[in-house]
Amino acid sequence: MSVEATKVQEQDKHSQQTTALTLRTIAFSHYNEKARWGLDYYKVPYIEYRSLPMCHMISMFKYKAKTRPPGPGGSVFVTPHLTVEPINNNNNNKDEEKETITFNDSAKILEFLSDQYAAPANSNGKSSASPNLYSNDEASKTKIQALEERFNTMIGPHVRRVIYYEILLQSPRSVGRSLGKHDNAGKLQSWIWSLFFPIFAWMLCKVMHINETSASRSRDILKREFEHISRVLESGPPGPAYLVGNQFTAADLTLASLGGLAVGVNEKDGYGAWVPKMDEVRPEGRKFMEELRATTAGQHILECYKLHRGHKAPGSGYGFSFFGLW
Ligand SMILES: N[C@@H](CCC(=O)N[C@@H](CS)C(=O)NCC(=O)O)C(=O)O
Repeated sequence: MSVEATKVQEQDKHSQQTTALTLRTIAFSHYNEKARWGLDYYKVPYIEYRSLPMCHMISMFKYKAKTRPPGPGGSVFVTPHLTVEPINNNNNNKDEEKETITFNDSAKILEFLSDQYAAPANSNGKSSASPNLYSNDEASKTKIQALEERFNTMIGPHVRRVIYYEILLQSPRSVGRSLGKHDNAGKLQSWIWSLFFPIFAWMLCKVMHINETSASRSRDILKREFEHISRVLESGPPGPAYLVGNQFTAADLTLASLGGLAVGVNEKDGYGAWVPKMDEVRPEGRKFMEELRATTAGQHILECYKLHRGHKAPGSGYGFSFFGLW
């Protein structure tokens, strides 16, 4: 168990109430979907403050990292960002002053949630909590984390590039502008996104090197990755196919959340923000998504959404700042 998780649990033992969790996101982003899925999987109530790209720099200014996080993509304003704030400790013991802890990486958030909220290792299925997403077995944990790392670097950035290419460059009017609507952020952000959309779309493509050549390369990488994952799933033991062992783990969750947009997953499947439906994408883009969707890996993603995506815990909701407009 991580040091942070131990700290929070110890504080919780002494208080009636537990902790207040706040997730700051770029609503439609798949790395943010990964963190949201973790929270929903463990039925942890949380408040989500949603942003749109570029506007997120204003939202995240107060929460920015000291240095740029390692790994692909991500500036000091990176999302998802989780704040865990212990609340309501009534026992006036100054020695047990509580600390707020923060995470600004989806893998760290998932590991923290699993440490903190999973059913205990010895519960033998008697606990109502969801199981440990990293397994209680060290060898399996290593495999899960290796796959998670691979998907974070080989699926996440390439799905982002291919999807942004489709919506910002190929269907900017019909889809790109819509990303700011459908409750993906507060009214003021929505208005700014719509007004400055051509400039924002140009800047995003520039910063993330999104163009025909890079999108085509990302499509090839995704095809290869999906073929590889399909082989892993097909070669597993009989029974329900999961990536490690015979249960849903952080490896499946990471693949499904980061790969979901590439196979046309949307809000109806449980995605936690508005994203365009597959039939809103131009025919060439849709054909690629359908190809991935038809693979064993693509079908596994849909199955994970169906069986494990879960809903927000009661007490969850959305937060807005600046008079409810941001
Ligand atoms: N490795 C990070 C990557 C997160 C990431 O790339 N976040 C993007 C959204 S898809 C973001 O917030 N970009 C805006 C920025 O970094 O300023 C994670 O797993 O959390």
